[in-house]
Amino acid sequence: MTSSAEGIGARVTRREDKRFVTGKGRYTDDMTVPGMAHAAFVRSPHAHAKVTSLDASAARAMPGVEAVLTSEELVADGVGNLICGWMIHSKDGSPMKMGAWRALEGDTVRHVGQAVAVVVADTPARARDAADAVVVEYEPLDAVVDALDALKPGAPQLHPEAEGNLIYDWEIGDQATTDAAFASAAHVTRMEIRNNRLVPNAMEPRAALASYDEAEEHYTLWTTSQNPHVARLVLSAFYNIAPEHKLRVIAPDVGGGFGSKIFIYPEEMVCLWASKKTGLPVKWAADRTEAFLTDAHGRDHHSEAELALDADNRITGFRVKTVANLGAYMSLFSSSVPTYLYATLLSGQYAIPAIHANVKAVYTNTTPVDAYRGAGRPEATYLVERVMETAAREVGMDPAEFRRKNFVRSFPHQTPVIMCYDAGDYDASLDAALQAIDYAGFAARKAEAASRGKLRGIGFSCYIEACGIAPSQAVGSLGAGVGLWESAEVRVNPVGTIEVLTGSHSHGQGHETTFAQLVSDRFGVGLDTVSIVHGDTDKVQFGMGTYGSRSGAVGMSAIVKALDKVEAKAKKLAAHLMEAAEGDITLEGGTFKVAGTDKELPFFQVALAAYTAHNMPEGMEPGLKEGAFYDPTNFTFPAGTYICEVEIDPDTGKTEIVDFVAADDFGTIINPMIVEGQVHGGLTQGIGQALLENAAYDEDGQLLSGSYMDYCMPRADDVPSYRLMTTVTTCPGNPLGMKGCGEAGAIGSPPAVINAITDAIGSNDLVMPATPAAVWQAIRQGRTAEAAE
Ligand code: MCN
Repeated sequence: MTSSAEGIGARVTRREDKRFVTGKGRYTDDMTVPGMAHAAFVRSPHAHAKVTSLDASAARAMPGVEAVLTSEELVADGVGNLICGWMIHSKDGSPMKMGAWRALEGDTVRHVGQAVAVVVADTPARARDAADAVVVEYEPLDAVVDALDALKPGAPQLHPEAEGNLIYDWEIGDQATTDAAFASAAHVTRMEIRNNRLVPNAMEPRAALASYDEAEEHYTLWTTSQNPHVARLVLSAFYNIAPEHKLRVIAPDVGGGFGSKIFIYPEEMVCLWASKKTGLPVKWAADRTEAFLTDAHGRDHHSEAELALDADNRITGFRVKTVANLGAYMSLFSSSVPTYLYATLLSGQYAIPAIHANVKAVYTNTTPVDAYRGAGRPEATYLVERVMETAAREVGMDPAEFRRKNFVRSFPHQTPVIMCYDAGDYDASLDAALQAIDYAGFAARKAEAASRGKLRGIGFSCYIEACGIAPSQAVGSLGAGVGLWESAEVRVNPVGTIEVLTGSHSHGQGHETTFAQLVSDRFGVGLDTVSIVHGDTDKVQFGMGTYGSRSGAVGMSAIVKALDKVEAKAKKLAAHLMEAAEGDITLEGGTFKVAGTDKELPFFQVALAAYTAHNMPEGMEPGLKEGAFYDPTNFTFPAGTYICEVEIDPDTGKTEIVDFVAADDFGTIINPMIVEGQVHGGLTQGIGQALLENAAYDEDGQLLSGSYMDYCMPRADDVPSYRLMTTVTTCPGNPLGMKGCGEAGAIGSPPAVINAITDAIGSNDLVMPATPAAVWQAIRQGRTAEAAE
């Protein structure tokens, strides 16, 4: 294959899939270390309770049991509490109220599934049996699961640090100008909007294998992490497990994360601590029930939204109040999700002169909530696009034209909520989607569906999102505890093969392919000469990992910087070797050439010359290896239009998505096939949220949908054959002009689906998930309301 067939823009099949689809992937649970023991956790069956006693004597006497470790020993050994790494200040200037979160709790448990002790035994089954034999007595306390209830006077209190369960009461935007816009509005659209709680469901549940080497006083942790360096940093700096240079974190093949594997959880910490305590390597792999109960959940907002319009149907103001349920503890980045990742996107694709948002974050007796694919942007998009559709209906405008009328058209565009959009063409994606769906033909399709007794509806979502969170200085000023740059090292070996060490981590996104395509494109070398190394703190320089659809825009930009340095040095050397001026050297198709002559040297010969170092320019160091750190100057802003068409059976409430068109702008695209795969996955997750998925708790805090029997993940026959297209405005902020694609589908799709269903049934009173029962009820309620009028 020539390099052009493998470079930027080529539909190269994913190189990593050979091992994944042949069962040759190496996941954490595949790792073994001689003498390895297994951990099983003793977990609270109560959502809120005092631990009154713990008796491990029977468990300790069981065959194969090495140890039963409790909170008391954890605290005595000085293991730190889990922390939230993004400081949010309330509008009165006070810092967020963080309750203490121990990896093993010995006093008060605050959600079902919270770990109170761990058993280490020679087999997983013996560890599980012994965990079941630990006798824990609890004094149950009243629990609260809904965030609005948790704020009510007299609600059960979770943490002494957070009076009234309020973590922060934060605001953004200008309240006075927003209120003024409402005072003079010609029309105001008001809505209450609920964003349902989701459980992330990566194919591979979380796992850890920790091994302590007493002679070296060194730990190794294999774990299912999206960001092994951040894990090492947090485990060292805050949890007091080991100094950074004495802890190696390896995230080998990881079977999906969708955000849930960004965070450090109690179990990984406990395995590390237990490996030193017992002198044995300790492995833990979550079963699916543990995943449901302990992986950070997503979304869970209650909001009130008001949109002000002038007499010409232009938006003049947007006012939002949101209550965000953060669960029982503040997970690692949870505080940033309903604030800087949510409210900063409330301007959508629209020129809105005044916005004010107030967000209250609340503790409840539920699993902690943190970033899940989209993290804040799906909540913002759902709110904005439901309100836009509703406002268009209220003022009697076509929903597409209402949006178009209010689009941002000149860039850069400073919104009233921090974000400065750098580039975009929202008309282009709307036009592409309208044409693809044949909007003009919708009325005829609706009539034809009606003749078959079906309700047909169409719904829009013109989403915008922000990824590649940056720059570090700016996010630092907003409370982030870390920088959000990325690193790369490009090692050209003496024979001309190339290893790229990246601080990003791939857990399904195809980096081993797309990152190599970049190198192939740049140097004109075959993909098979390039390998991508990631996920091991001992191999790779410090890096920030993968989340926020940043690996293309930020991670690949760091690689570009390192490639620039390699190319500059190699050209200098090639010029020296060919006795030519450096400015005359070009690199084409894997060969250095001297312009205007027939002199040339293949890439590998220059690489070899750099390592033999027999004939180098004066002062040049041997070798061909360069590193770079890249800190973006701004977020990137992927945007697009999704249009969903549904048919509903009014007798059953069952929704069928009959067509779904997605027109996205991801800037420069490295691999269209991988991008399409990312969009397919994202759309399916978004449709899952809209139609099927819900983490439902009963009033005592028991997770009712805690297994695949009750939590409905979308399957192939729940989704249509998507029709995807892209329009391109390149991102001016990074060298490749890329915008992220990994979350867009999940961000943009839920409102398109719900807007289509509410259009079909003629009733706007519908919450996600729009199950057949919910839709059937909404149809009935709509009819009852009509009859009463
Ligand atoms: N890409 C491209 N052209 C672009 C943008 C991206 O070819 N203009 C390619 C990239 O090179 C990369 C892939 O598309 O191979 C995704 O890139 P990007 O949008 O930068 O996202 P990340 O690689 O940073 O992945 C993170 C993103 C997030 S935040 C979640 S959540 C998510 C997602 O990716 N989790 C996933 N997709 C996932 N896919 C799988 N299979 N598993 C997960 O856990």
